[in-house]
Amino acid sequence: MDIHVELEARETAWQIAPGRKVAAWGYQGMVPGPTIVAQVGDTLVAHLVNNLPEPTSIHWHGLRLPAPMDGTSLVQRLVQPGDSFEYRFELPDAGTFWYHSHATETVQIERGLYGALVVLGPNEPTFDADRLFVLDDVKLDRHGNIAKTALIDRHSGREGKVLVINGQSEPEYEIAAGQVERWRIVNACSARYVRLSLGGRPFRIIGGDGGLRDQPVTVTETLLPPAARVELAVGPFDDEGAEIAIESLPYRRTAMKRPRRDVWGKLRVGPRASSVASIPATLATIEPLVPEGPIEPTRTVRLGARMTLHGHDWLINGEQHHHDAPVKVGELQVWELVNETGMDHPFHLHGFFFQVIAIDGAPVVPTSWADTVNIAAKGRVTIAFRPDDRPGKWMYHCHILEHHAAGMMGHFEVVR
Ligand SMILES: [Cu+2]
Repeated sequence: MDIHVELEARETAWQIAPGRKVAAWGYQGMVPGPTIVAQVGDTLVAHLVNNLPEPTSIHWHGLRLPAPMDGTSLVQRLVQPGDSFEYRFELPDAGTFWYHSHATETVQIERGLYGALVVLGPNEPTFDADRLFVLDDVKLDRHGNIAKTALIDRHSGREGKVLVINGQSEPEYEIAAGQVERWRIVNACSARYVRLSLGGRPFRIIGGDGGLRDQPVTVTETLLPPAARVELAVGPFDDEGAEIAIESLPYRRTAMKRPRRDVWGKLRVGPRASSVASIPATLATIEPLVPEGPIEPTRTVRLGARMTLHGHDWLINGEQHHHDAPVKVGELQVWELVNETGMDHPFHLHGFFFQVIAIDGAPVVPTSWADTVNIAAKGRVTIAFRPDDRPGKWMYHCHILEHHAAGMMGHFEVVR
């Protein structure tokens, strides 16, 4: 089935709280843009109309689509003001994805040009309710307008003090006692890491960037770096009337910022209701790409920095906007991602899911597919992927938007 979506990028008044409007940019006048829901195998036909004062494009984050549909300036001419472009591609995988501008991202995503895309598979677990939360932080100036990019942002990445879920600050939700909900969460922040907690209560992680994980795992917190997604089973709770904070715990991603706890919203436990939720013990089969044993990287990607007169440049293998070697369709890729800086970086690979197979050289068993992974300060993460037959130009980059803009990205070709 074809899913048709109109995405007009234009100026809009973003109501972030009752009586509080911010001049923003959104798709269809909304922040986030419309949530797109489709089934595996559907074809998405998205018609982007640019009514912004500057060029734009859309990147479909996490989707295994043909290279010409990826929305980067490597594969398409940016859509000029007054022009339009039709994205058309099949949706091969179930999961929680998002779409966002891939032009002047430090401005365009910050102003609101992002939205979520949910692709449903044939055998989804049963829940009492489904929710989608897109997290963002907004940096306002003293007049209440979205602040201009500051020099310090180029170094540490931009964080805003106004925390919003689905475009609203301090939202409140209710979950019936006894019920279990599926929460899909997208971190759309420019640079903020979200160490998510629900008032310390246990919840189950059921999926990541690329759909369901192998088995549910019970935790009391989970770290979402910028651009990452997670799927949770929340509940059941027994204490009717309780109020649970949807919060982020202190996380030190850089020595330059003081970690703190923040409250994003509130979850109230409502009157008891019966439950039909059923979560199987095995959710998906994740075949390891790399057999157990010594791991030989096929490529090393070094994330670095250099001081310049105008602040920091952010580098891959010693250069800004690194031109990396091609990879061949079908050939196993084992990339060691080495963070030489004193700050965490969320690494995002376009177009292909990977498995995390080692952290700091210690092998880990892959439990899910990812397109974004945090590389801790001075840390190393080894990933594996096998490029399927979608030749063309692709990129990888730090998803702290200011770091990407300041050079921490690489581009490479997938060749037959
Ligand atoms: Cu970075």
